[in-house]
Amino acid sequence: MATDNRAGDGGPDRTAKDRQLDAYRVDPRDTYLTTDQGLRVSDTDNSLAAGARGPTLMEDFHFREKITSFDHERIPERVVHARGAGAYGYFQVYEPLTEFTRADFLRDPAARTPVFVRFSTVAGSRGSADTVRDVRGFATKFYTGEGNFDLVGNNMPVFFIQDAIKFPDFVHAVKPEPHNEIPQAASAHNTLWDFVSLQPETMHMMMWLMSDRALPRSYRMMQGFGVHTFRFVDQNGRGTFVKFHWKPLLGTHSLVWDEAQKIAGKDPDFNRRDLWDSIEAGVFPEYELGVQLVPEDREFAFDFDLLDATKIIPEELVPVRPIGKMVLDRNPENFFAETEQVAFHIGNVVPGIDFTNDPLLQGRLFSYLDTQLIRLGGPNFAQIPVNRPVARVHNNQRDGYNQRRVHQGTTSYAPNSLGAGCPMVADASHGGYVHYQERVDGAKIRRRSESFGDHYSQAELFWNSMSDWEKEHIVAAYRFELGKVEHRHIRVRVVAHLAEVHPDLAARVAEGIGVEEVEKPSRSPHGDSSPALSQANARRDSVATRKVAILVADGVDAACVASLRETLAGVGAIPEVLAAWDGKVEGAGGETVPVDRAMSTMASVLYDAVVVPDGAASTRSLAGDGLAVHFVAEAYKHGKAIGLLGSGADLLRASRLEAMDGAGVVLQEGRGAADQAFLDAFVTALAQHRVWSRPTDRVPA
Ligand code: HDD
Repeated sequence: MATDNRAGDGGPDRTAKDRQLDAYRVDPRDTYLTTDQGLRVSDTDNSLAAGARGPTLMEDFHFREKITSFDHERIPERVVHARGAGAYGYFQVYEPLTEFTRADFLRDPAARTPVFVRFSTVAGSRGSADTVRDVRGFATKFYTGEGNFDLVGNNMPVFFIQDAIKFPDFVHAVKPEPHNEIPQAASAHNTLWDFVSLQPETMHMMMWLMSDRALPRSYRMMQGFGVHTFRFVDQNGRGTFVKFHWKPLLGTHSLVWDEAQKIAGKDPDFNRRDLWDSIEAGVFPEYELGVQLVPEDREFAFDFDLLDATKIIPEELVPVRPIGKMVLDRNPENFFAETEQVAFHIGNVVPGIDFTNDPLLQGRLFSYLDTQLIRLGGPNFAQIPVNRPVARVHNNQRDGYNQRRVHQGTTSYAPNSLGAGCPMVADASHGGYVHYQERVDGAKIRRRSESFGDHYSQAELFWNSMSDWEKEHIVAAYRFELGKVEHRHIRVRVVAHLAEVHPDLAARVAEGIGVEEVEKPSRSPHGDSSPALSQANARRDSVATRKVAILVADGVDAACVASLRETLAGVGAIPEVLAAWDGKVEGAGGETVPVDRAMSTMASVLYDAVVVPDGAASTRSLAGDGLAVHFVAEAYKHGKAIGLLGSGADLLRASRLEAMDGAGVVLQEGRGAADQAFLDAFVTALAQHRVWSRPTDRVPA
C-alpha cells in the first residue's frame, strides 16, 4: 500500500475490478475504501476464512469492524415525533423589534439568521407513513450570534393537556396499545379515546386533531405555532407576552381523509418527498413569522388564562403581526447526521426571549435535555454539527462520551486565577442572559388554577368558525375514530363532551356511531366565532408546485399535450404525463409523445389535478383502462380540478361522473391544443386547491 496512486489510472495496488468500477466513481483516484483506522481494504466482499469452504477467522479485523459498526447503527428513536424531515434555510426580520425584545436576531433586517427546521408527525414510529391523522411538529433552530434559539412548535396552536405531568399518560394512550402494538400511527383506538373521554381539557385540541389541520397537503402548506405564551424582554428588562405563529406563503391546505389513507400506502413518504423535491427544484418553502403581543398589564384581560396551553388568543382580539420571513433553501446531506441527530430544546433561548409559568412549558424545560442524553448518548450532543451554535462556546464542562473538543490549559473551574479568570461571565450589557425578574410567591401545592377550568368555550369557538365543509370533515373524523373504539361506554362519554362543545356536533357524531342518548349539556353555546381559524380563509390561491397528471395513450393529440405541459410549467405547476406504460406513446399524427411515468406506479391521490387531452383513439383506450377511469373518478371524489379537452370529455362518462356537479371540471369543446380560455379556467380551478361542493360520497372510487 506504499503507492499513493493519485496521478494515474493504473498502479500496483489497483485491481481489474477497481478499474471496472471507476466508471461509477466521482474521483477514482482518491476514494479507496479504508477501515476506521485509515487502512486501505483490499476485499470487502469475502470474509477471511480458513480455505474456500472453511470457517471465518477471528483475525478478520475488517469483517469485525464492519459488522460491529453495523450492529450499532441505530440510536433510540424519539419517544414522540420519531418520524420527521428537515431542511436548512434562513430567517430575516422585516424591521427592528427593539421596542419589545433585545434579541439580536430580531433587530437587524439586513441579517440572515441560519435555521434548521424539522417537521414531524407525533405518534408513529420512524418508519410510519407521513399522511396519518396526527399533529405535525414544526421545530426551528435559529443559529443566532447570541446562541441557538429553538422554537419547538406544532401545526396546531393548542395542546392536549395543561400540565406536563400528564404528558406520559397522554402519549401512552395515543401510542399503539402495549399488548399487541396496534395500531401504528393512529389515534383511532380504545386507549386514546378512553383517556380523552376522562380528561376534558383535551377537548379543544381534539377538535383540531379531528379537523383537516391533521392532514396537511404539504409541510410547505402548513401553519406553525409556538403554542405557549412566551415572553419578550426589552433592553430595560420590560416584559411583553408573546405567541409565535408561522404562516406558509403558499396558504394552508389539507388532504381529505380518504386520500390521506390511500397515500399512506401509495407513497408513505409523501410529505417528506414533497419537501425534498421542492427544495431540489429551487422552489423554496417560505413562511412568515408573526407574533401576538400582549402587554404585561393585560395579563388578566381575557376570559381564559394566558398560561393555559389549551387556549388560543383569537386573532380578532390580538392581531398577528408579521415580523419576518423564513426561507428553506437547502436539503440536508445526510438524514441521520442531521435530521435524526438534531436536538431541539425549548430551553434554548437567547437574551430577549424568556418563559412564562405555563405548567406545560415548565415541564418541557426538563424533558428535552433529558431525552437528548439518552437519545444521543451523553452530554456532548451540542458538538454534533447540526446542533453546534454559530456563537462561540467556552465553558468548564468537560469529558463525557463523544467529547470532540481538545480542551487546553489546566483550569476547568471558576473562579480561577491560573487560567486568567477565563471564561468570564457576561452581564446584560455584554450579551449575558439575564432571567426575567418575575416575582413568585406562593404556597407549595398540587392544584390546577381555577382559571384553567373552562374546557369547552374555545372548542366551541373552533367549531363555530368552521365552514360547512370543514364541519362535515370534523363530524366524519369523529365518526371514523369513535367507530374504531370497541367500548360503547367510551363512545357515550365522548359524545357527552361533544354535547358540551356544541349540540349540533354531538348529534351529528352520535348518529354515525350508534349512540342514541345524548346527555343534556350543562352549558349553552356562546355562538362566537373566529374567522381566522378556518382554512377557508387561509388560502393563497397559488399553483406553485401543484402536481398535475396528464393521462395519455396512443393517438393523443401531441400539440394538446405540448401546450398543457408548457403552460402548466410556465405558471409553476408540475405537469407529468402518465400512460399505461413508461417511455412514450405515439401521437395522432405519428409524433413521439414522451411519458413521464406509468399509471400503475402512481395514483390520482399523488396529484392535485388531472387533465385528459384531446385524441379520439387515446380517449378510447383510456376509457377502457380501469386505472385511468378510476384515476379520474377518484380525483373528482377528492375535489380536484379536472380538465377535459375535446374527446377527453368522454372520460366523464366512463368514470360515471356525467350527471354529477360540474364545479371544478373544466371542458374545452374544440379539438387540438388547449386554448387560453381553457388554460385560464383550469389554472383558476387548480389554485382553489379543492372544490368542496361536490357530492363526493356518491362517487364509486
Ligand atoms: Fe414535545 C419532541 C413539540 C409538549 C417532550 N416536541 C417534540 C418535537 C416537537 C415537539 C415539534 C420534535 C422536535 C424534533 O423534531 O426533534 N411538544 C411539542 C409541543 C408541545 C410539546 C408544541 C406542547 C405545546 N413535549 C411536550 C411535553 C413534553 C414533551 C409536555 C414532556 C413533558 N417532546 C418531548 C420530548 C421530545 C419531544 C420527549 C421527544 C424527542 C425530543 O424531545 O427531542 O422531550
